[in-house]
Amino acid sequence: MKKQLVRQTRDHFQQIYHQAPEAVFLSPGRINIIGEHIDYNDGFVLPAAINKYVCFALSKTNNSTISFHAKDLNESYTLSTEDNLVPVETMWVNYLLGVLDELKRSNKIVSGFEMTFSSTVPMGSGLSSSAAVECGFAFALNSLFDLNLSRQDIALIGQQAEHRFAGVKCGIMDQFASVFGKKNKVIKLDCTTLDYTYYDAHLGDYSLLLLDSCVKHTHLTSGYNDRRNEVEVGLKMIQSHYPEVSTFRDCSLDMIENLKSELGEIIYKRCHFVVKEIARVDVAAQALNNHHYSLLGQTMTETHWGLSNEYEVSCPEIDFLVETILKKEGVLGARMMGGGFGGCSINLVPKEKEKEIIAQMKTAYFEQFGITLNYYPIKISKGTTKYEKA
Ligand code: GAF
Repeated sequence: MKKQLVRQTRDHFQQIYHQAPEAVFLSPGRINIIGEHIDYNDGFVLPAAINKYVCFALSKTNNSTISFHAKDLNESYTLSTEDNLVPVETMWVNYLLGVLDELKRSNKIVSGFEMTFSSTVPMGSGLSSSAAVECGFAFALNSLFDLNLSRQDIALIGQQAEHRFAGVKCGIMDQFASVFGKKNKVIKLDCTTLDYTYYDAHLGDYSLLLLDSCVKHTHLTSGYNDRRNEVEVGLKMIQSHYPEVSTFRDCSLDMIENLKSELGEIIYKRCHFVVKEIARVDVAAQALNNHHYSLLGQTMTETHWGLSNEYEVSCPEIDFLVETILKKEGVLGARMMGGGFGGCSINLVPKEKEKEIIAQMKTAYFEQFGITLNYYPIKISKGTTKYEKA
């Protein structure tokens, strides 16, 4: 799959620009085991990069024209290095312009170049195809133009591109996972300090199965940004009573209970979820480390119902998938993954039953919603990289 993606992207570059590319890069999508909507709430998250990639092929030119070609969409876009950069209608272009703009803001100068890219990260499925595009592109330019950026700089550039050009006030998890992923390792990321450790992703007789609801509810961006605002309001109210609280990490459930009527029903629910989820990540990380898979699965399921009932970022299709798979023998946990309002669920299932479960889930989902369920068995893989093989 990876080799095929690289070959096709290279061939495409050759067709469009009539020469071989100078360099090729791969940038992965991500999963998140637990710690959802917690990155921008200063907690810990447990993501990992996966074997689904955006592939970039590029060459420098000796003029000031920048050309992009999105192979999968058969669309192109051209600009000059001198252009004033502002968001445009086309979203894939925005991810790239956003990166160029961030580089400009930090005086990292690029000259003209030609680029094509292609992807096996499904779009809109909660696997962070946008972060993979932003980070892969920033990584490629860093390498091509010797910009002297660290991996952390690249993740932060990707995040800013998303804020300014895609309008999503995302946290840092997706970009960080894409850039810092390691084969068979889960990242435990402290979203306050950006310190991180790797945990073995060993799951014994279990595997992580992604089920793609194939729905994208349109309020994804607005819903996401609304949640961010709601928790910011909540945190300020908490801090006005408890000045010792600097982030949600310093909050206890008692504090939230004491302020329940002042916070009001909605903000109370959001804050309650955040405090519980921060605690759950710790339990889940320990469970993963101790190979205590039933506990790991249990925390994942608890997260789901928190996201659905308190944070209100799930949707009927994903709730159905979670409820249904949890009734299957041997399944240890299930939950929605990513920003929500559609996309994928992540499920901890017995390896030997995976095929049977997929077949049953496909039938049940089609009967309920008339939608063909997609699924992705995944491998945990390394982060953004230059493709060196011949
Ligand atoms: C999206 C965002 F981009 C991430 O930063 C994160 O908040 C996630 O939703 C929810 O955990 O993927």
